[in-house]
Amino acid sequence: MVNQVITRKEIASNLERPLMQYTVNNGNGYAFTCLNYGATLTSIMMPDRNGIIDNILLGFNGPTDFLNDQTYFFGKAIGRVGGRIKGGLFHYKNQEFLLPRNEGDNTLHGGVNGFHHMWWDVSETEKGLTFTKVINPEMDGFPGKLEVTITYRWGENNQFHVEFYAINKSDTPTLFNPTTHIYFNLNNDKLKGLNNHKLSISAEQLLELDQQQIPTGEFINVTNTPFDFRKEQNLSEMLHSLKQLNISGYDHPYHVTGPKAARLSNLNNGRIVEIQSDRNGLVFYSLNKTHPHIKVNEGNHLFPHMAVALEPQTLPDANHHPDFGDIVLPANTEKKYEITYKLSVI
Ligand code: FUC
Repeated sequence: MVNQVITRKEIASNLERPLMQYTVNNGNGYAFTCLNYGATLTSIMMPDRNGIIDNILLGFNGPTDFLNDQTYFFGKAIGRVGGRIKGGLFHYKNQEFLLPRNEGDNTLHGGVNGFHHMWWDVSETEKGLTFTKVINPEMDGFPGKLEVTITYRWGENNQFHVEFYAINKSDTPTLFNPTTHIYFNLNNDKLKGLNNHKLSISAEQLLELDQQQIPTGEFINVTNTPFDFRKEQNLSEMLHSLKQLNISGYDHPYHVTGPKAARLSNLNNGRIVEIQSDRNGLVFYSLNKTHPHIKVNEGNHLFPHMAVALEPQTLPDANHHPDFGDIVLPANTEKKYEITYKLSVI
């Protein structure tokens, strides 16, 4: 059994709701911290090979900086739909629904009022923390009344579980393809960026994207490209070979096969994160563009490739490509997804 200890504190009281911070320690040197705003994961603490316990996530310097971010989505829960939806449109049978457009004509990460921008009700359970919200179309611009539950909890052997559940409590269809937008940097010194990191992704293909980063419907084979992570690769070297092709970094949806989506490890300190999910996609984003003066973690300045986001999800824009998977939640139906992060040290 996991001997978890939950602590809570109020971070700010002058907002629409008290900003609460919860820490769930599994009694084994591992702990996650999150906020009731955006169901944001602000840290995951774990030991390294030398017993040094540190945060493996990158995020804003202060908890209140997480409010109102629409650019980096550090640690945020993303929904109703992660990634981009072409033209901000959803067609179902003979109906057309206009979704919230927040990147040109397209919808990104659930629109400006997505999960990342919502206040959630939090309950502490024997298992961990549960975030709940009843979302009406007026709140986020998506059709259908959606009741959502997100659970963050520790399992056996330092496995961190993220569970998404939603039920469409209306007569209107909606879409549901949530994910988490945590960024990993397994170094104790975050200024080392992605140095010392190795990554593997269980994917033979990735999606071809157009100029607006919308999938064209074509799949690209990774063989003989700098997108091949079937065997684990040194991340700094791979980023370097990508730059030779004038590509600034990774921001690509991989088509994953099998439950083990990816594995990130640190050569220096032995930390390993293995990501398992029940979805067929993983967006690999290497934090390519950053604004100056953003302060992260212990006050360091943010710089490009300081961390990686590995976002398990059904392949983006699935509602326009039947072979990408089914993210439609018809009237009065429910759906459940799970992501597991297996944390270990060698
Ligand atoms: C990823 C990317 C986007 C965006 C966001 C912060 O999901 O696909 O380009 O920048 O993260």
